[in-house]
Amino acid sequence: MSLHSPDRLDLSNSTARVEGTNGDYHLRCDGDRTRRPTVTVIVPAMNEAKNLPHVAARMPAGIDEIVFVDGHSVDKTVEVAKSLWPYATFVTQTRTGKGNALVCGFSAATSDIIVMIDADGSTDPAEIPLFVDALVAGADFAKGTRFANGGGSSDITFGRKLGNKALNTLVNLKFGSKFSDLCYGYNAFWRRHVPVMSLPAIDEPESQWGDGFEIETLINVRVANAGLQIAEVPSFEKDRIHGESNLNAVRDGFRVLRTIRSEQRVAATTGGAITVADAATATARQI
Ligand SMILES: Nc1nc2c(ncn2[C@@H]2O[C@H](COP(=O)(O)OP(=O)(O)OP(=O)(O)O)[C@@H](O)[C@H]2O)c(=O)[nH]1
Ligand SMILES: [Mg+2]
Repeated sequence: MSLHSPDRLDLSNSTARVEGTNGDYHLRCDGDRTRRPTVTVIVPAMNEAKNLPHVAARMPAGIDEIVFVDGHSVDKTVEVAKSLWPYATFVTQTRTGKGNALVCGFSAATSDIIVMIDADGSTDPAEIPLFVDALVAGADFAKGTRFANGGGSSDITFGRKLGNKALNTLVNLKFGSKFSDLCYGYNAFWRRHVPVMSLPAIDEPESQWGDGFEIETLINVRVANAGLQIAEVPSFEKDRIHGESNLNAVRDGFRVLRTIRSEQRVAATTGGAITVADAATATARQI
């Protein structure tokens, strides 16, 4: 079953082929085309009805599952999404915020690989095969970056670029990571790594730390601390097509900063590596 228009880059033409053994994937060099990892794309959306047709038009063929996570939209987001992707899995998030939406999406996903994209037209779904290829080539986590050769942005402002750079430098210094674009939400990873992220529970009625835009930093830092192999994938961010951003650079920048400090405190008390339990404690302590 193909969920999307077939005129895009086709995942089934992706060069890498893999063989599955109990959740582990190994490259096959014999040209066997029968087994490739399955791919779920998570689409968090809040009032993005006008943007969704543009996102759908760029979706590559060969995606196995779309999990569409609605943020209690008050426009026709869900109706439009259902008409574009009738076979998608539709989820209404349990609380508010992009972080909670993503975690709800991860828990509904069933494929080997999870790809996180935005629904505002800024992240290009046609780049998904590049992320998948990075994972199939051996990475655990494929991190989109606007600041590597081949990447870029027509959307980022000077102030945000500066803030991102500062947060990025801080994380790399404190955690020994090599991120070039900490605050970019276009990423992909093997679903089996979700437990090391120790994400906030989705069934709690009260808001949790990680429910907001700080989710991306939480994930990045925890993945790096777990020693997973991170590959950066150049990506071009376009302008949001319609509507207003939900991100407040100052408020959300401080949430990112607070996340970094909290993860750092836990790392200091545990001697470096943060376990899943430590991460969960750090998340709970922020509230
Ligand atoms: N379900 C859900 N989706 C959200 C929520 N907040 C943001 N999103 C979606 O997450 C994606 C990114 O949100 P944006 O508001 O564009 O924020 P951003 O891309 O980080 O910031 P800009 O660069 O200013 O656009 C979009 O698809 C939004 O619709 C939310 O609370 N719930
Ligand atoms: Mg956006």
